[in-house]
Amino acid sequence: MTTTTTPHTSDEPQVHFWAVPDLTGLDFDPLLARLLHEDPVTRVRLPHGEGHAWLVTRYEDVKFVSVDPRFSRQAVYGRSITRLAPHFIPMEGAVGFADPPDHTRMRRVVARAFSARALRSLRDHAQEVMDRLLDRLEQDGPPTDLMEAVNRPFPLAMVSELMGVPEGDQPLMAHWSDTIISAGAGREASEQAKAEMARYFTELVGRSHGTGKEFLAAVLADAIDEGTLDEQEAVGLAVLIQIGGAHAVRNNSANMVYALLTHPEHLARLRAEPALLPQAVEELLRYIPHRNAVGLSRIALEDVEVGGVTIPAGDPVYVSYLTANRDPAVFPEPERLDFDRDHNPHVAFGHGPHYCPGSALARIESEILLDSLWTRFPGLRLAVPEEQIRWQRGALIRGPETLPVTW
Ligand code: FLV
Ligand code: FLV
Repeated sequence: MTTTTTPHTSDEPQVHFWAVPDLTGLDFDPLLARLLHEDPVTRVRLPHGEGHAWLVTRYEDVKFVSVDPRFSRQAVYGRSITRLAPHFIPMEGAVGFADPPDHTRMRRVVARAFSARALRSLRDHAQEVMDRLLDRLEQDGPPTDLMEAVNRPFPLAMVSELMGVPEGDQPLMAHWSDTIISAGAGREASEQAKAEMARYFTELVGRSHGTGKEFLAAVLADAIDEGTLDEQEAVGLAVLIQIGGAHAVRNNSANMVYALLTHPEHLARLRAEPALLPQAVEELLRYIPHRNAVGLSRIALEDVEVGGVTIPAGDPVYVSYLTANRDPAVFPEPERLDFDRDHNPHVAFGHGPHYCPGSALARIESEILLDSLWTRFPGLRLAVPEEQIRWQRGALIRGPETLPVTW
């Protein structure tokens, strides 16, 4: 970690060069921790793109920036803003680059796929998928790589079901998702994966018109027919949901399993008090550093004061949901994994209009995973010393490479 000081005036903080080291386990990025406590509204330069961006780390400031319409996602598109990845994840016209009211129009379509009724049926389906995966695990016997056997296929099957992607196409989805959500695959490979995945969803949505089906590709096709979405918006939505559902949940849920495997008292407590599971999942969501660095910025459309500092019009601004979740003003003893935390307004799924549309499904998947694993395999434990687990390198979303377990 290096910090360069550029000439600055008192109201223009220094620019920290953020090298973004590959971190191990659930270690918290030391620069992020320091900025939260010492320099909460500051400026950073990341490995790709140009110039600097503001970085906001305190809970209240993060919430302020993520809801205030003076910070725009639409204005980000086409600008070479300093960033972690060599490419941008969302496609042109995608919901990630939209502001209200366009953004609201797109999100309303997706909300249909996450209705209470749809979620009840997804919960039943999740338990069936999980039971099948664990049957196979039992047949094959220990030891195994839980990442390959459960954490990868489970969310991939769930989001594919939601989307209407046939089972045979799931490996293709996994490959594209992992290549797109990567800082290390290289710009060309990631852009190619984006284009191929977009072509796939253009075809899938294309043959879902008028089918009357409830899966998301059919809902998107209907929205195009009704004139609510154009094709580019529909495909951009599908790509973001598919990659988030497969990739982000794989890693986050693997980090949850790892956290329990390495916190035996927490695991024992959860097994003794199964009713604690939803609250434990919330605390794991707060505690786990989901990603490296920061994701997608916003642009200040006018001068805006944040935490006593004026962010000038035209400047890009990042928020860190990771530091917000460790802000001692909101979470007493934030470094402690505490399943008794009953006031837990974490922002692990973001905040404001871009709040994760799949949060309910992600929670269902995490609950079913943690409950089913230890119900079926009460002796489940790491098969190697914790220090031998390899962690993904050049990642945007953090997680283990493999999770060797035995029982
Ligand atoms: O969807 C986004 C996202 C998902 C995620 O799992 C982690 C993230 O950091 C992000 C993000 O930064 C922006 C998204 O649109
Ligand atoms: O990790 C990122 C990300 C994840 C995601 O699921 C959707 C996104 O739009 C993003 C993103 O824009 C930047 C990321 O680093």
